Amino acid sequence: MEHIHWYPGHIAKAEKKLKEQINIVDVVIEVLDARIPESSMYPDIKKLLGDKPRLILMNKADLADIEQTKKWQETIKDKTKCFVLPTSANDNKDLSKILNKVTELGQPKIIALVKKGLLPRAVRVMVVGMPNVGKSSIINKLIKKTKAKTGAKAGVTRDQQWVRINPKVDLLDTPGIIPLKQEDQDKAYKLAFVDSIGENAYDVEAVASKFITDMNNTYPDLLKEYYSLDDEINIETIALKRNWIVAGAKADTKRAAQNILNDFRVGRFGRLTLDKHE
Ligand SMILES: Nc1nc2c(ncn2[C@@H]2O[C@H](COP(=O)(O)OP(=O)(O)OP(=O)(O)O)[C@@H](O)[C@H]2O)c(=O)[nH]1
Ligand SMILES: [Mg+2]
Repeated sequence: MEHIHWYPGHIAKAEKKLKEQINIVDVVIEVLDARIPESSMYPDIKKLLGDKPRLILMNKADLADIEQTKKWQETIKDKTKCFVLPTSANDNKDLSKILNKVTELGQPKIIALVKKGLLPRAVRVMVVGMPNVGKSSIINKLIKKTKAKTGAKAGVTRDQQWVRINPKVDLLDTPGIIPLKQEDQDKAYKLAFVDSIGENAYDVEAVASKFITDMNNTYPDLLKEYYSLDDEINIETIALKRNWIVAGAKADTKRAAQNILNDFRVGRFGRLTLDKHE
């Protein structure tokens, strides 16, 4: 199988910046992709961010298998001792829960400040997570939701992407970073499925092939039904079925691979979770 190249270049820079900012932050929101909750989780977040109070969001829950999400929510909660919330950036209900929780998690810090004789201030929350999991979407929705009530306030450093959500909460958006090392190729592939790794890092056909294999293991027959194929399902059979042909009447496997991954990414195969909970 083709190897996925792990490229820390610009990510290393983002990670350095993240570590610089962590000291002034009270609470961390870690955003996972609910379709791959295990693979989109940082293997050692404490090393990255220290021991800050943390809220974990399983975002894009609208695209994930509901039963699987419930199981993962419990498991992640047990493992991390953190509050875990399945969310969708499109669901306003989830947004209120996020705000309530971060306010609560940040409260001890604010109380400690006041005890020291300082003025109370908004809880500072940093939003972290792997690329494309929906960090900015969640923040944008939170801004929109509360804008009418609060608006932008002075003192919010916009060039550092701090945004005031309400008088009690400031949020810091960060660019998605992936861990420096990823020994586990299976996880690397899953991150490619959900578009968390740039396409120049891997071979699209190899990733689509692995996706089909994984789908056959976790959701047998689903792809066969979707593409109305009776026999073996692979990139070629899908391309031929869809009439994606290149010169010489050969299957256009590149186009098929791209389409299969895209269909998955926008949820056309239904609600799927590819990190299978035991
Ligand atoms: N279906 C669905 N799509 C979502 C959700 N949240 C975000 N998206 C989509 O996912 C894509 C990536 O969202 P972003 O908010 O840019 O992700 P990000 O984590 O900020 O990405 P980086 O800044 O690159 O690290 C966009 O196309 C969003 O519309 C969600 O809850 N459900
Ligand atoms: Mg973003």
